[in-house]
Formats: sequence, C-alpha cells, structure tokens
Amino acid sequence: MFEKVLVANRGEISVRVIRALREMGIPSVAIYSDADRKSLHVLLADEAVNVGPPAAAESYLNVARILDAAKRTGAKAIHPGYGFLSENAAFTKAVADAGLQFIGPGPASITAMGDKAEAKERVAAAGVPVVPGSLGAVTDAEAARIAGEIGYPVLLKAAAGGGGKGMRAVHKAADLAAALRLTRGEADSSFGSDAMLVEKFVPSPRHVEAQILADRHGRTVFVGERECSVQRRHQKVIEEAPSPSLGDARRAEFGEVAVKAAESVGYENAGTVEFLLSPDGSYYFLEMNTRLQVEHPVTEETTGIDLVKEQIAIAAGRPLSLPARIVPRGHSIECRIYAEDPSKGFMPSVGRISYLRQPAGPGIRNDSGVYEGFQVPIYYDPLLAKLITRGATRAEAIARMKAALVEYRVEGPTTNIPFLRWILSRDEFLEAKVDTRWLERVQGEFRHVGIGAGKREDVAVIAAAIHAHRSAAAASQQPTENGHGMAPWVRVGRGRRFGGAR
Ligand code: MV4
Repeated sequence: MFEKVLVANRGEISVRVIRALREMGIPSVAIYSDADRKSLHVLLADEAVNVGPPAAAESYLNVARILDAAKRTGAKAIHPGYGFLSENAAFTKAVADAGLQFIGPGPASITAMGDKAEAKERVAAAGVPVVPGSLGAVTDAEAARIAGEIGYPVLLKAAAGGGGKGMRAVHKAADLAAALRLTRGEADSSFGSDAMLVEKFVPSPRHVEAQILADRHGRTVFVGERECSVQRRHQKVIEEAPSPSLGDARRAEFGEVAVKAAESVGYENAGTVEFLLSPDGSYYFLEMNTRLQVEHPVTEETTGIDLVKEQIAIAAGRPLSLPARIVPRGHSIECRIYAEDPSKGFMPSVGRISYLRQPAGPGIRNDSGVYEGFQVPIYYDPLLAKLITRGATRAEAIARMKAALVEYRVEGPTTNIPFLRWILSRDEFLEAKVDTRWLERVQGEFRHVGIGAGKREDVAVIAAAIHAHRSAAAASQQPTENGHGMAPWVRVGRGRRFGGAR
C-alpha cells in the first residue's frame, strides 16, 4: 500500500479522502492556497503544503507546485477529488512522469470520455444505447440530413462541451443553419473546438447515473445507480439512491450497460456513467465522468461500500473483492448545503461562520468541509457540506432529511437550507415525479420565511404572542425577563432561536 498520499483538492472532499486514508493507516498530505490556511482539510491532514495564492489557477490547478509538494513530503500517490485536476489527462500524465500513482483512471480513458463524439462512438460500438443522431462530429450538410431523418426537435451539442454548455435545441429545419452558426461560434470560443453533434431532443428526461468500479485485473462491477434529476443550471441539488424510476429488472440491465460503457475505453478505478432516462422508459448514454462524484455517499450508504477506500486499493493494484451482483439496501438521499442566497438569485454568500450546529442521529451523515469560526472564502465553489440520510425506505430517508435540516443551523453566510426544506415538502418530490427541468420550473414559488419552519402561520402565531407579552409587560411596568422586550421563551443567542431552520 502507498506510504503516503497527497490530496490535491480542498473542502469537504479533501476531508472525505483524508478520513479514508487515516482509516487505512496511510499518512495524508493536504495542499492549500493562501485563502485556505485555516481550512478543515488542512487541520485534519497529517501534513499540509501551501501551493500558492487564492486563485485556483495559481494553486489548486498549479501542477508544478502540486508535484513539488508531493516530492518534498514523500507522497507516493495523488488523489484528485472532484473538480480541479481530477479529469485532466495532462495532469495524470505529469503525475506518472514524476513517478507517482494517480488515484483514478489512465489518461487514455479521460481523453476518450472527455470528447462527446469519441465517447458516443466508443460506447455505441460496444452496444450501449445512445441518443439517435450523429455518432461523430458533423458538417452542416450532415447535420441537416441527420436532423431530417430523426425529425425535429433536435439538440446541437459541442463535442468538447460538458455540463450543459455548448448546447442548443432546434425546433424546425428553417432554424438549423443559424443555430449551427451560433453554437459553433460559442463552442469555438469556449472550448477551442467547433465540433458539433446533432441528436434527437429528449423532452423531460431524468438524469440517472451508474457508479462503477474497475480494477487493473480486468474486472468491472456496477455499484448501483443514483437519481440526480433535482438540479438547477446543471448543478445538482438533491441526489438519491436507488433511483425511484428503475425497478429491479431494469436496474440489472442498466448495470450491464454501464459496465459495457466503462469497458469500451478500458476504464480503471471509480467512474460514473450518465444516462438520460426518457419518460417512455428508454435510456441513453450521455457521458462518463472519470472521477469520484460529489454524490458518491448515497451509493456508499445503500451498498456499504467505501468508494474512496476502493479507489485507493485499485490504484495500489489490488483486485476488487466485491460480489458480482451488488444489491442496494434501503434508501439514501443527499442534500447539498450551499452558501448561497436563494432570494438573491442563488448568489454565493460568503463570510465567517459565526455559529454552526450540525445535525446527527441515526441514519444521518454530514460530510462537511467547515467548522464554527471558519471564514468561507470567496474564491471557490460555495458547497459547505453534504447532508446524507439513510432509511429502510425512501419515506424514512426523506423524514430523516427533513428532521436533520431542522437541526442544521449556519449563521454568517446565508445558506440554501430553507430552500432544501421547501423542495422536500413538495408533492412532486415526495412522489418522485421530477425531471431535470422540474426545479427550475417551480423554484420561483419558493419564499423564504425566516422563522418558524417556513410556515407563515407559525410566524403570525409567534408575532401575536410577542405582542401580547409586550403589552402585558408595558401594562405592569415590568421589564421583560430577557430584557429584550420579547416573550420569555424567545431567547437571544446561539442556536436558541425559536422555530425551524433559518
Ligand atoms: C440532452 C437532453 C435532451 N436530449 N440530450 C445536459 C448536460 C449534458 N450532459 C447533456 N444534457 C442534456 N442532454 C438530448 N438528446 C437534455 C439534457 C439536459 C440535462 C441532462 C442531464 C441533467 C440535467 C439536464 C438539464 C437540462 C438538459
């Protein structure tokens, strides 16, 4: 096993990896930017090395500084987490050239899956269902012919795009030429390539993704799927496992297809195969994420498999010691706790966390990257923590999540906790009748009521009680018990506020 591992990331995912390393008896090295000197991952790692100024381009993406940190500390492998350098083929090559082990797939898999056209060709050749349309990149003339064959609406997708960037729906043939010109132009300036795919537009799809693990000895296993349809602007908000939209028979088939997709590029380590699930029940390969995903905990909670420990063991050359068929047990849900203000267009909200109370109890897991007193930096993703619950049933997992979100208090930065509670109260969510556009369709109905579990009635009741108390105090010329002109049961201070989450 590795003598020491460097974690080339920050925040909650670094903390997650450092914990796995400690459990495995492997010393950890954190890296940090000037803005992260006091970050939790730095406090928890065995060693920490500064890799530069706050801007990620100069620190968390600074390959030379990161490799130098590994050399200086004697780390033998690098775990990239997600984001930053995790899907950068050039970085994995540089890691190997430095005589270190990258904990993730090889550069060839990253490159193949990083190009939508190549990925689609490779997986289609292996028998994986792909959206009808072009396989490789097309000329304008080919796009017109294919669109005519499959029928409108079609979707133009930049081959080098990802995460929803470089896409445009076209509803009729007359609009195609102009749409191609616009989308190619945008793709060229964003990704340096104007290569374009044309596909049948799938309306109201769900996003369901398959977790796989593949070892160096030719074994690939399906470790269950995740439903990730609750998103806004291609940013996932709530994920769960298993997907409420797959039955046991479809799940097994889905798993076989995902394994084929991974094998088509000789994949090694943990990876995620994304599918679009059409309301008619058909599903299509979308892309493969060649990294550990943010939402990996819901898979861990329903399978009992520690994906990070598996990643490290695979990178050390160990054969997988998992059964061929992994049957999920119970249900798990994840809510992403973001430092953002839903009432201000979800603008990031940073600052010092002046008070923090994190939930706990049966079936509750809190993968957090912060602590009370921590100054949330403005430079990075505003994800503070992931709250994950597990239950025997979906209903139990949801009930635990609702209860845990009531306990969760973050003062200082504004968070999306009230918004998460609102989503969990919606009938469409409870009935699992959501698609990838659902949240953006309904989010305008969300109104944050600051106190009292988000219910206006509660606020009115509290206001009336305070008023009655003040009137009584004024009449008797007595100061109120707490000296703030409030009802005696309304105390001022940390975590004592009446009512639900703020
Ligand atoms: C699609 C689609 C409908 N039809 N492809 C968006 C991100 C990129 N990975 C693929 N995406 C989509 N591709 C066809 N042929 C709808 C989406 C899509 C989407 C997919 C997954 C999760 C969220 C989404 C939100 C909007 C659109």
